[in-house]
Amino acid sequence: MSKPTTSSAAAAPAPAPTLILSQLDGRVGTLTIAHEDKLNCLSHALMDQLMAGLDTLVRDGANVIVLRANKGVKVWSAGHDINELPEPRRDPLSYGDPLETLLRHVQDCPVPVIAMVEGTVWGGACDLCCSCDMVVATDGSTFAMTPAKIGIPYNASGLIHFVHHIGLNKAKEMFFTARPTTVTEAWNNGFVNHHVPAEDLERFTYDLAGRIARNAPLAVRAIKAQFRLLTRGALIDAETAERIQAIRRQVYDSADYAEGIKAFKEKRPPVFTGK
Ligand code: LCV
Repeated sequence: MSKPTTSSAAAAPAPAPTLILSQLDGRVGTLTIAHEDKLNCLSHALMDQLMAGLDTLVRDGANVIVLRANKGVKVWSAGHDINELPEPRRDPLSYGDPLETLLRHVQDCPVPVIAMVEGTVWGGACDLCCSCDMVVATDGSTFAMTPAKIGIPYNASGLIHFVHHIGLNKAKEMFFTARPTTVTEAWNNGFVNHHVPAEDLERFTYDLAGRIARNAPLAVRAIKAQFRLLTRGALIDAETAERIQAIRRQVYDSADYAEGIKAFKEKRPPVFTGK
């Protein structure tokens, strides 16, 4: 019997869907998160396109970048794509993971990045806003930090972001409760720079961006680079760093971590046992 023939030209992989739209008007770049049918979840593909989008706009001469979703979204971003969280017993937010790589990419972007927010923001997308240089949000926006709801220990650099932005006690409340924080609270916390009526969001944000774009680009870049170096978090010794890892490992090795993800996928409340 003749051997089955294998097609010599394997079918070309379908092109990845465009999840991030990019635009450059003069010196103001815009990246639009455009994956509403998955609530703009931060999937690996979307995060890769976001990082590439930042690099392209900077290469093409942007002096400032606005990061936004499409006008009128109810959910700006539902955070990390939970279906892509690594299987239990592996650190879900280690240094090299896509979300952590994206957050550093935004912080290391040579030009200021302004998060223009409307709707609700969840988990890693909150940290994405925290990693931007400024946040302008509509009056109805909310921000929720969700690791405790899922059973995730979060990570040291992420926790430091929030302590720096909103202070220790409010960061603890945001993480311990996983409650959506209203934009008024977020403004009082220092999490957002401005909150405006939805109809003013675009005008206000692009006025702010235009003002930055017209300033001396080398000076703005040098000032951003200095802020980045000066706010890299608390200095900790090696033993403390190892102790933090040990604390985190106990959590992502736990049955609760597996349960948090499983419950989400099964659309039921999680039953945490503390084991
Ligand atoms: C995958 C999703 C998601 C999603 N992933 O619509 O910060 S950490 O450590 O927690 C980090 C690990 C992180 O960022 O974790 C993710 C944190 N995000 C959340 O906890 C938000 C989870 N989503 C929700 O609470 C709801 O979906 C909201 C309130 C965003 C929207 O509620 P709504 O009723 O409008 P559904 O819940 O029906 O979701 C619509 C579809 O999107 C999926 C969800 O599973 C559903 O899929 P199906 O249509 O296939 O059933 N979805 C939502 N969020 N983060 N998939």
